[in-house]
Amino acid sequence: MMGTPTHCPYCALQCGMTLSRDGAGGAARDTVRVEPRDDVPAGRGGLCQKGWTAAELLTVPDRLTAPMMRRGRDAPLEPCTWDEALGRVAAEAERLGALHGPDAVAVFGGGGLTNEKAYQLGKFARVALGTSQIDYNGRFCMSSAAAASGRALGMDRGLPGPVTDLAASGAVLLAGGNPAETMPPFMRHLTEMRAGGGALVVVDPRRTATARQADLHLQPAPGTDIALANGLLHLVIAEGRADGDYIAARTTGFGAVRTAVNAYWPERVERITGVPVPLMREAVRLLARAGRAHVLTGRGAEQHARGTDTVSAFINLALALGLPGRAGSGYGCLTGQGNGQGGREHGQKADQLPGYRRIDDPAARAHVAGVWGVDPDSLPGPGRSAQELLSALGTPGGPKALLVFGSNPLVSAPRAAAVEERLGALDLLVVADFVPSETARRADVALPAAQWAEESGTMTNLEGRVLRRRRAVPPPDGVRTDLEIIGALAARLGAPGEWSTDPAEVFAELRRAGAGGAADYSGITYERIEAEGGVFWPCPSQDHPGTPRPYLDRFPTPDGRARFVPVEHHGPAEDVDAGYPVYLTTGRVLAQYQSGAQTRRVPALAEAAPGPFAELHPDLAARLGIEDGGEVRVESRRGAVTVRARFSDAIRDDTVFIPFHWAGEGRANLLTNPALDPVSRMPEFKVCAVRLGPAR
Ligand SMILES: Nc1nc2c(c(=O)[nH]1)N[C@H]1C(S)=C(S)[C@@H](COP(=O)(O)OP(=O)(O)OC[C@H]3O[C@@H](n4cnc5c(=O)[nH]c(N)nc54)[C@H](O)[C@@H]3O)O[C@H]1N2
Ligand SMILES: Nc1nc2c(c(=O)[nH]1)N[C@H]1C(S)=C(S)[C@@H](COP(=O)(O)OP(=O)(O)OC[C@H]3O[C@@H](n4cnc5c(=O)[nH]c(N)nc54)[C@H](O)[C@@H]3O)O[C@H]1N2
Ligand code: SF4
Ligand SMILES: [Mo]
Repeated sequence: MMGTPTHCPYCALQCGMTLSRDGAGGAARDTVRVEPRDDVPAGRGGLCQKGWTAAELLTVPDRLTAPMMRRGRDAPLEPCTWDEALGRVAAEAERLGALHGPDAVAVFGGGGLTNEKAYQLGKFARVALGTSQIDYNGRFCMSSAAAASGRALGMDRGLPGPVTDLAASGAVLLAGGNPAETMPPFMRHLTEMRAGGGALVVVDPRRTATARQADLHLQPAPGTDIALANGLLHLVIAEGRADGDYIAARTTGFGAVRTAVNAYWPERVERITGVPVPLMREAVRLLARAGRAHVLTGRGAEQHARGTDTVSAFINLALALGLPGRAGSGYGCLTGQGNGQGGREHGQKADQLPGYRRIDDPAARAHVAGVWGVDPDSLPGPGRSAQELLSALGTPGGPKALLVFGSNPLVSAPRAAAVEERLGALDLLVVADFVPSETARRADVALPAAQWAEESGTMTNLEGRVLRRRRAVPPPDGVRTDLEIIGALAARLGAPGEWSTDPAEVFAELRRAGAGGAADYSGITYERIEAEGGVFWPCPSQDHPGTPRPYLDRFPTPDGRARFVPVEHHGPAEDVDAGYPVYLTTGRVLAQYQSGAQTRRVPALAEAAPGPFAELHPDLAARLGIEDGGEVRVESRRGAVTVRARFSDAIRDDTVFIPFHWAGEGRANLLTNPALDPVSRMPEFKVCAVRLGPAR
């Protein structure tokens, strides 16, 4: 029995685990056992229920083990050979490209892909397909935080330092995150902080498992965080708690923000948000008295049509308190997917080349084209963002084919029925996955991919620390790795350059392509990751120690200063009215992950969280004649779902919460509003207007 040290397949905490095999192999695959590793600081030796049961993903009964193809529009998906499947994809891509131009073929990636795969997918789109049409599910995730961090701090890296810094913090304000369910072992850092006298302030319309552990819980209406953060900053200034020396030495633009927040006096903010003035004052007191402090955001603050401005409002607060760029303090975003951080750095974003370079920057194009061995002019320009891409599928001038690697947009994209219609209008839908996800079941060609414990590569966790994923078992017969699939397609398309299927070789190329960019990995090697327990980017050379805390000396902006950005409260893109009088917000529960494609197939998790529900306040339910445990119909302007009612006095009585992990009748995204943030192009997953009542 041999143990392989690796990391959990799911979220951005990337808890460490050792996988060991019982049995002697053979036709029946070995049983894989999971043990937590305590040498991985982010998870502190902990695992949540998803991590503990992760090995069951390797043996789910309906695992895809052969390529599948539909031999006619309404024909069923049937097993075929790899040669047939790849031949069809390549031939169709060529045909559609010749007919409509290279942008006729689009690619949709995922933040769960390793760095190597994310890099290769971006290169595949630009070089093998020549298409500008590539984006990924990270657009639905932390793109607002990324945009706001970029414009304020000059760079987008989730946390400003090692997650263990939080334990020594004097206060953490967490807006719109519920790590007690979404990253349970992360709570150990916050518990330790509180044991040392630090205060936890949680901002959430629901009194979540996280909020219950907080010293102070602010419970605003969904979509009102900008007003709240501006109001907190107003108080910081009015009470003389702003850090004037820091503001003068390390920032620009404070004057305009001071003027903007003038209009957010406490009583007005209470009227907008519902948060009582004394609680706002208390939040400011807790933050300002702490020597070291953090302001953090999760998806609750970010997934809004004004998500970028919302994050800016919280960064302004952090800057006024003098936090970013001080050791053990700062602003951070809690990145979500396993490689949510690395997945946004290497080129699967519509506007991006590897190293977090801009695709419209001539110097970046020249550098990357040099590494790829192609003419810079042959590289396409920026493409459409995720939701705009999905909305354009099969429309005149839009892509006619889509290749999906690592996402299940039929369940996870906003206004899912419209997305379903667009997927149905394609000439060719190709999905690489290891399970028949809802999207894979709709594909014309489904390609069986190897999964986490069957492949190696690197993942970048929420700290910006690059980690090794290691292969513990071989993939089942008939299954290929994503790198093998991409390499085979590139070869069939006659793509120039190297298309290695060896992760180590792809990583070496990624380091060269990203060298000199904001996310510079060029000094990071597999050997160093091994020896040092992970390396923080940026790391521009092999003798560079890596950068756990990037902003200590200066911010990576042209003048080295952080930038205040004035922002105004707008409210939800779709506010409540007489016809749709209740706010809907959506999010997660502990035992299910994302679209549920993986976790719904793990028996212990399916049992712990068997189906969708609407969490609502008993007072609201009483007004609407809804019974606890009864079926309730929830309707928005875009669709309707039927789910079970779950009473809770922990939610505001003007808001219902539905988790988005299920397909079918209870698919939360049938309701959600695809209104997009003007900067990040993030959809407004976290608030729309609904009406509800007992299902008849
Ligand atoms: N169990 C589990 N864990 C996961 C995942 C999963 O699917 N399941 N997914 C991973 C991924 S990809 C991500 S992105 C992270 C997400 O991690 P989180 O951000 O913690 O998760 P969410 O539940 O989407 O949203 C957090 C909270 O935002 C609150 N909220 C809703 N509207 C608002 C609002 O307008 N303002 C504020 N301040 N709060 C609001 C919700 O009530 C919710 O409690 O989790 C990761 N971990
Ligand atoms: N209403 C609502 N909707 C949301 C959100 C919300 O809070 N509310 N949150 C949004 C957020 S933050 C996110 S991140 C998205 C996530 O939503 P999705 O992008 O749908 O995420 P997953 O369910 O993780 O889908 C990943 C799919 O790819 C497969 N897969 C996993 N790893 C690999 C791999 O390495 N290779 C291949 N080929 N396949 C792989 C899995 O089996 C699964 O089918 O959902 C968004 N949608
Ligand atoms: S917290 Fe995230 S990384 Fe850790 S075990 Fe749970 S799902 Fe896996
Ligand atoms: Mo996410």
